[in-house]
Formats: sequence, C-alpha cells, structure tokens
Amino acid sequence: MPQSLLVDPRQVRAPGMLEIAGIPLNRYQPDAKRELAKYGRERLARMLYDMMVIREFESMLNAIKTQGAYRGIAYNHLGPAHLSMGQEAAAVGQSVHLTVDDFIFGSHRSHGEILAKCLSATRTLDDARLMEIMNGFLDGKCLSVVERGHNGSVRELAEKFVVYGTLAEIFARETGFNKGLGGSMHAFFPPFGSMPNNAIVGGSGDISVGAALFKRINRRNGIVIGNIGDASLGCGPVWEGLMLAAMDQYTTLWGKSIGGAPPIMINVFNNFYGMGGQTMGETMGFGALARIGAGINPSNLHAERVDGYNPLAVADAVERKKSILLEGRGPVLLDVITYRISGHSPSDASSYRTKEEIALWETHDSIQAFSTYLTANGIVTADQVASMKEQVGTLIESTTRLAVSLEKSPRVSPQQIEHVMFSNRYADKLDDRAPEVLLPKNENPRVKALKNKARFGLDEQGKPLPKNKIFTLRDGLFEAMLYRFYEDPTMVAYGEENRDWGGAFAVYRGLTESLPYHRLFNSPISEGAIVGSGVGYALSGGRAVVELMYCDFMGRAGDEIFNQMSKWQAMSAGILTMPLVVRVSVGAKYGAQHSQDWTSMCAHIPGLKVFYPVTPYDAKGMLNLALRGLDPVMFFESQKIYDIGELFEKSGVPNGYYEIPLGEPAIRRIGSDLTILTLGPALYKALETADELAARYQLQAEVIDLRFVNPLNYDKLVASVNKTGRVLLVTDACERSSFLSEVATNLTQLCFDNLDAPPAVVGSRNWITPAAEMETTFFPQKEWLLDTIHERILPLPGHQVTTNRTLGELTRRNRLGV
Ligand SMILES: Cc1ncc(C[n+]2csc(CCOP(=O)(O)OP(=O)(O)O)c2C)c(N)n1
Ligand SMILES: [Mg+2]
Repeated sequence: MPQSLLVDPRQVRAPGMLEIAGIPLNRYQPDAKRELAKYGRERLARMLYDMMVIREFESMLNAIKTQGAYRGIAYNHLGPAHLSMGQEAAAVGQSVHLTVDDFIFGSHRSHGEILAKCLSATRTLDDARLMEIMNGFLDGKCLSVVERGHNGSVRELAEKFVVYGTLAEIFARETGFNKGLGGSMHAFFPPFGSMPNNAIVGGSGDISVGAALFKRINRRNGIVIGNIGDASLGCGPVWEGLMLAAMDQYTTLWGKSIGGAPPIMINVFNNFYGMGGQTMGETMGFGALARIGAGINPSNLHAERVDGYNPLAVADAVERKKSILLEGRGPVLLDVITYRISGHSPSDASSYRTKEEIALWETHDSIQAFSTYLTANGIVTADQVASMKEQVGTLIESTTRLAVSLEKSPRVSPQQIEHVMFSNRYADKLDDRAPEVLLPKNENPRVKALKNKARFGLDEQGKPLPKNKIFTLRDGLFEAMLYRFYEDPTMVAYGEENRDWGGAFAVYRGLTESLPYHRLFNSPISEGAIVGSGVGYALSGGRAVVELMYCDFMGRAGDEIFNQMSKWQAMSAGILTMPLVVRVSVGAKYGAQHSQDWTSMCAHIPGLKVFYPVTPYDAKGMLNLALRGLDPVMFFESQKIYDIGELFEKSGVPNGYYEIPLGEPAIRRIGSDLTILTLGPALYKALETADELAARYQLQAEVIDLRFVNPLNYDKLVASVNKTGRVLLVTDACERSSFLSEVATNLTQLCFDNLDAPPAVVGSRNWITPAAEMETTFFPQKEWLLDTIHERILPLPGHQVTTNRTLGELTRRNRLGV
C-alpha cells in the first residue's frame, strides 16, 4: 500500500520565490483594566505572590550555598543549585493558563518552573482533589511532614507541600518529590503536570515531543511544553525534536480524527547566556532566537518573541498558542526573553558579563515592576504586597527548617535505589479502549502467508528446509509486534522507513496493512529524537517500539539511550515507568560504520534491560516479554540471521503467545568436556565448532546461548562450567571490553575451584570491520575457536593451528591497542 503523496516534477521544478512571513517581537500591550477584568484581583495578586515565592526560595538556596545558612538555619548542601533569579515572571506567566493536564518538561534550571506550575495547580484543583493527590503521593510521606501542626486551609497546606516537596528533593530526602533520587536538576511532580527536568542541556527537546505524541495519539487532554534554554539551540536533540514535531504527515496522512500535529510548544527561556557564552552575538547566529521558526515550517512554528519580564505577556502568549496546539496546528516555538540576575550557579562570579549589564536588568526587575504595576493600577495595595512578602518569608523559612532536619526528612535507604532501577512490572495493555487497527488480525496478508511456512527449520532427516519455506527469525519478531498491536491500544512503532518499506530488513512488512498511520509511521532520520521521543511517549504512559536501523547509529542516540531511557524510572523513584523497546539491528557486510555490536555499552549503563535473541523461537518469545514489560529494553537483532529457521525447538515456533523467562540463558547442546558460551549469532559458529570437536577430537561441548545481557541469571552458566571445568566465550563484538569479557571475569570468580583452565574470550578483532569480502578476518571463525581451545584451554591432540591465539599474541595485541 504505497503512500499517495505525488512528487510532481512540473511543480517542484517550477521557478518562484519562497515568502517568509514576519515574526512578531514583544507584541503584548499591557492594559490594566482589561487584565483586571480577565484575571480578577486575586489571580493577579497570586501571580505576584508566586514570583515572590520562587525568588525567596532561590535566595534561600543561594544563601545556603554561599553562606551555609538562611535566616539562622545552618545547612551544608553538597549538590547543585542552578538558580533562576530574575526569570520568575517567565515561569509564573507560563503556568497561568495551564491545567494539570498540561505537561511541562524542563532543564537544569527549573526550580522556578516546578514551583510555578505546582502552585498554579493548587489554585485550580478543589480541596478534595488536592488532598487526594497529596495523600496518594508516595504513600503520603511528603504530606505527613507538612501536615503536622498545620492549621490553615487545604490550599495553604498544598502550597507548603509544593515548596517542601521540591526543597526536600533538592536536599536528597526520602520525603522529596522523587525520594531525593532526582535532586535539584531533575525534580518534578507529575500529578500537577510538572514532568521531568533534564540535566542534559536540550534533553527535554525531544522527550517533550514524545509526550505530545502520546497525548495526540491517545486523545489525552492538554498540551506539552518543552522548556529549554537559549544555548540548547546548539543541541542536536532540540533540532531533531523540532523536525519530528513538525512533520507534515500529521495533517497529510494521519486520520483527521486524530486531531493534527502533536500539541507541543518548545518554549525557550532565553536569558541570553549559556553558562558563560552569550548566545545573541557570540555563540549563535540567529540574532533574534524566534527567527529559527522560519527555518522549520511554513507557519514559522507560530514563533514569537515574548517579553518574559512581564508575566501577563507570557500568559497571553501561552493562552493564544495553547489554542493553536489544541487545534492540531502546532508545533509552536516561543522565544521568551528573560535574564538571570544570579550566576549560572552560586559559585559563578559572572566574569563573562559586566556589572553594568546586571545592574541594568535589576532596574527592570520583574517582581519589583509587577508589584509597582499592580499597586499603581489599584489592583493590590502596598500593605498587601508587604504582607505577601512576610507570608512568603514564613513559608520558605518553615519549609527549610523541615527540609534540613534529618529526623523529619530522612534519606532513602540504599536498598530503595536497587528497587527502583527496574519496575519489573508487566501489563498486557496500558489503556482499555479498543486498539485501532485496519483489519482483523487473521486477514493480514503476512499472517496468511506465514500459515504456509514450516515453523521448524529442519526436515525429517534433519536437513535444513529451503529458505523460502521456513518461518524465520524475522517472522518471529513480526508476530510478536502484531500481537501486541492488537492488544495494547497505546502501542506505537516508528523509526526510519518503518511503514511501506517494511522497517529495517523487512521485519515490519505487512504491518502497514493492519495499522493506521498514527500507530506505525516513518520518522525523520533523527535517531536521537526517535529514541528521545520514545522516552517521552513511554514515561507519559504509552508503549513505544522504536527502531535503529543499524547498531552503529546508537552513537546518534547516545544521550537518549544512556542518560534518558535508562535513568528516568530510578530518578523518579519509580513513579514513572518506561515501556520502551528500542530494536537495534546489528549489521554485517557494510563495513566499519554498519557492522558493530555495541551490546557491551548497554551492559555498562545501569537501568537498561538488554536482550539478544538468535533463534526464531527466542525472537518471538523475547519480544513478547519485552512488549509486555514496563521497563526499557535494548533489543538486539543480527542481520546475519534474520532468515534463519528454528533449529532447536522441535515442535517449532508456536502460533500462540508465549514468553521466554527473563534473564535465562538457553542450553543449546549438552556436553561434559567444555562449555562454549555465546552471545548473538556467534552461537552458530560455536555449534560448528562443537560438531568438529566431537567428530575430530571426541570432545562433547556444552553450548549455551546467553540471549540476555541484563539481567542475566548465572546459575546455568556456573553449573555448566563447574561440570566441564573449561569455558570458551564467543561474541561478534570487538573482543576488548566485550560483554563476554565481563562474563568471563565473573565465571572466574564463581567457578574458580572447578576451573581446569582460565576462561578464554574470542571476539572480533579490535579493528574496523573490513569489506564484506574480508569479513572472515574480522568476525570469529570456527578455526579461531578451535585454535583458542587448543592453545589456552585444552590441547587438542594432533590439532594444527592456522591462527595465532596464544597468550603472547593476546598481550601483543593489547600492547599495540589493536
Ligand atoms: C549536553 C550538556 N552540555 C553541557 C552541559 C553543561 N551546562 C550546564 S548548563 C549549561 C548552559 C546552558 O545554557 P542554556 O541552555 O541557555 O540554559 P540556561 O543555563 O541559560 O538556563 C551548560 C553548558 C550540560 N549540562 N549538558
Ligand atoms: Mg540561557
């Protein structure tokens, strides 16, 4: 079913001129009468109050960091505190028209945004709902600290809860919003729509787009704002996120009922600086940041520069843009100009800017200016301002007292960190509505075609069946994907060429016939945003499967895999789950940048489950497992064996649903003389080797396919090595620091008393992968395995080595680094 968007040469070759519409700068006109009528006295006063809370909160942090005390409360805070003093109006103005259904994501400098968004929620929810949320959050632990001795209203209690929960989080306390496991740069509170803040500059640029995709695809209320800094406009994930957010297909190809583009606003808090680099005039070339909207789509992303020193200008812009987003006409870019009076962090001496510049902005100080504006227009009185100031001081002082106390605000036990690394939870579906599909499953053309395939790969004589007659590893993956698509309405899959092309290596061929565009779609070539948006989609409550066409492209998604997908469950203290599967195809034949196995990198990073099936039976059963789980899975597949049939499960690959037990290696052949452990397609070389060991040397090798990298149960491995006393470990990954080197180290310790020889690892050469014609010099070959056994494990009588696998060669290679 090819897509129907004609590329017409007559049209695209015709001369003409692109017209770029103007981009408004600071279009807001203050009008106190109109503003009073629109918001009312109380709401306007609350805006000022919230700005004051943020300023005092950060003044307190600044005092604690620089002087070790605030109002006589001594405290040594070891961690970071990136303050946003000066930027309060931008944060408060943004939250005025947001509800708890609207999500904001942010950066390392987001205390103000968390407080603004959560304080604003305390004004819009009724008492019963507020109590329900506070009581239900982390077993009411945070609430119980502020509730003790409180005798004011529920709303006041909620204010205390917000300020205390944020501060206790910054001070790494169990009673904080994320049990202290996120800290200053990552704190957030989902029940009020404050979503993860990111210490990686620009990190929210693609994650927030994924959250907006979640809202659009699952018809959830609200918009999503990705708050980022001006210097993050130099970051790839931000641009990739914008490209993904601005795809035409939302309006050209997706069903009208979906509602158009994802409701995402990329909101730049443009304070004109990175840490010390100045964006306007030095490190960027955009002049006015809002200009970049013009580079992305014909609507200029509805970009505007907004005066972030006036909360009402920001509120106005957000209100207008929110309706654009809800109508599906996004994405939106806001360039909210602001300025931080404070340094990047309390230790910053501001050597990169003049005192005059800071002083000039202080004369525009938004809190002072807004307070004067409200009093001058008779909206609040000077006495009311003074009394608010006092209330704010009391609020910050009392919550600080609670947060510094180790007795009232203890830290988590280290065991709790272990418990939140993975949820180890499973769910058949993440929503109850009927999954949107185009066909009954049995009418899918590939399902029909697979009915004629042999689900076991050998004939009665044990000979391999012809390739076109067998059910392959690729088919196993397809069946798992199709099954979950028909079970879980939230499940989406996307990546490069995922739709009519059939996904990388045709694993998805046939899915297009069953699925509407919004559940299976082509993405831009944006590996960062493919994974990053998957992170945002998953942590918002949906199941996503994203694909990297070659393992080597993980490099393009490094931050998203290593810092985002792997971290948010634990940094949220288990509040968030991450039902995200990243399918990674490991290449061959295409040389140095398309043939690398990077499983060891994923093994090294805490927080990832890592699977690598190499049989059709496992491909289906392990993908089934991954697609029911709520933890993030890096799912490796080898291009060498997409076509392979099932050679081990005699009854063939089941038609129905089944799962492989998590972390359990598979014994592929039983033997008593030597254990060969493999990860990935090296299994098949190991089996050839085992055949030869039996035929020529009367040795019975036990062959075990790890299939899991993390978690990994060592029981079967230890039992086997204790039985045989010898172990060879084989992988297609480059040998140095391969995952099997880690397994060898562990087995040395676990089986030391029973080993007759040290474990030996055979991997690929520590080289570039050469051309297909020369690959046998790179990937482990049967001869390498036999020679290694002979030289380092068990001399094979009469064996003639053809390669150098001696310990001398091992040290030579390491000495040279090759
Ligand atoms: C990927 C990455 N690079 C560098 C840093 C170090 N760093 C932290 S904040 C910052 C400046 C960010 O500037 P901007 O995005 O404008 O946000 P602001 O600090 O002004 O709020 C830098 C370079 C980082 N945290 N992440
Ligand atoms: Mg900045």
